[in-house]
Amino acid sequence: MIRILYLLVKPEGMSDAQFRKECVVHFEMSAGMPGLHKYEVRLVASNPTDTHVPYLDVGRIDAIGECWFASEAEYQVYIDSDIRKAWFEHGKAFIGQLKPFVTEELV
Ligand code: 3ML
Repeated sequence: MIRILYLLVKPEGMSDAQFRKECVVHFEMSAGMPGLHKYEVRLVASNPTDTHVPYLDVGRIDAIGECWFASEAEYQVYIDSDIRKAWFEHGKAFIGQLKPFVTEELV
């Protein structure tokens, strides 16, 4: 399984309520997306700093998303899809900054 995790930051000036609404719309738009096995988006609810190892400050993150793909071939189907292109257009309207992490299965 290919998994890509994303840190999402709201655009300057967008309210929390609007961002939350757009995240819901974005999730709904992901239903039936060609090549996409699963999409999840979660709001960051709190930022504990009392970690048992040195704290890493990465600035404000408003939500975390994750995309799952069954294979490279399915990922390519997703990339080539016009529905995916429309999804990214919506993303441009409510994601101010995005930090992707392609993660690798360990065990
Ligand atoms: C890639 C993505 C990360 C996310 O949360 O949604 C998708 C699509 C997009 O960026 O619009």
